[in-house]
Amino acid sequence: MSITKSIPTPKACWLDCDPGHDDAIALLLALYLKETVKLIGVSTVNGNAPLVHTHTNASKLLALYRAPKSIPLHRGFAHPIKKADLPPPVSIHGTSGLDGVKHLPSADDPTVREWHDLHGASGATAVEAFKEMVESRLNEDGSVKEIVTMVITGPSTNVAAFKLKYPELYDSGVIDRAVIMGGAFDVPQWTPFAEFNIATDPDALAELLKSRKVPVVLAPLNLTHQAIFDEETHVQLLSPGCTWKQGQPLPEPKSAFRESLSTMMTFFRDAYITQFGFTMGPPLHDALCVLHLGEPDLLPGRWAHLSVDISDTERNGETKATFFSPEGTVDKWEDREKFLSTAQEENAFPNCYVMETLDREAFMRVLLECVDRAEKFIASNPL
Ligand SMILES: [Ca+2]
Repeated sequence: MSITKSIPTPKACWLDCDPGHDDAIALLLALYLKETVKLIGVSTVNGNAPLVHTHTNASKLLALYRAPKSIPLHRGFAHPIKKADLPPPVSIHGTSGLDGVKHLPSADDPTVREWHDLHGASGATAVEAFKEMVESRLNEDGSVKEIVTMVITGPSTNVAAFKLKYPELYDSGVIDRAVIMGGAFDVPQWTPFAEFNIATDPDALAELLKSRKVPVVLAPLNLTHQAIFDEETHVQLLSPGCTWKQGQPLPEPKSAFRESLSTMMTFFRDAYITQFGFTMGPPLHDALCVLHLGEPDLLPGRWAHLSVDISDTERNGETKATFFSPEGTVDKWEDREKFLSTAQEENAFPNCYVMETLDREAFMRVLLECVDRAEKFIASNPL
């Protein structure tokens, strides 16, 4: 008699991002959590830096990680949905949006150029790409061939623009959730009231929260500040298995790829120290959105009705959650139906699963496993 082990089907996801040092780690996970996550597309948006930079950064990262050429890269919006004025530059990521990363392929590298210009050297193609992606997963009778999760690690502009232009496709059943890094509850934020991704385009989040078919899964600052990349993890990133004591210098990197990621983390760590006095290590905010897909049990949370302030006041971008279960309890992602039946009003339906706590050590193990896999693949696939 043979024993067959059930193999989970990897969950298809599209990463909409604004790289960004922590977006870079989200992309690494999306590419190398292969047993549980299948990356089907990437799009870029204005956010951590202007679009011209975030799109180039995404191209460089796809080349650095040796992403399969079958994954399309599309350019999205250069400005928020309703605000013509761009947000101030975010120096936490440097002027390029991805400063300080050694061995990152240059913008002139042929592979980087190929990604960059895959769908034209300029012009937004993301919304039409989402349309094609959804249509290709619908049967003629409207049934769904494949479910896709939208992972949004910058302002939600691109996906909201898609929902506004093609509302039936957004709610067709193909997209099962929009996992968003953003928002904060009673912790220091970008403005006195709002977290950066939401403050940049609150109208976009407000649009997504209207959907009764596609709930949001939120990774707010309260969660992501638990995702600290500490020195012990940094040691293992540089030199797996190395024994090290606090106060000793960091070991030499075992490969150029590890050095690349190490410099990425060092720049981000230093920016957090100089700009926020945040000394524990950089929080890997965006990566948690991908972790939710691959390892949901590592980030338990609760169902809520989420609202976002879109008034023309200083509270613009503020997020507020009304939870269905008491604090300290855990709802499953699958529990939504339970709350749907009891709260159908416009301002009360369960439109958001808020992730609240993180198993940090398990997350760091998952991250280091992805680094191992990527390092091996890159070693045998030079640019
Ligand atoms: Ca980001």
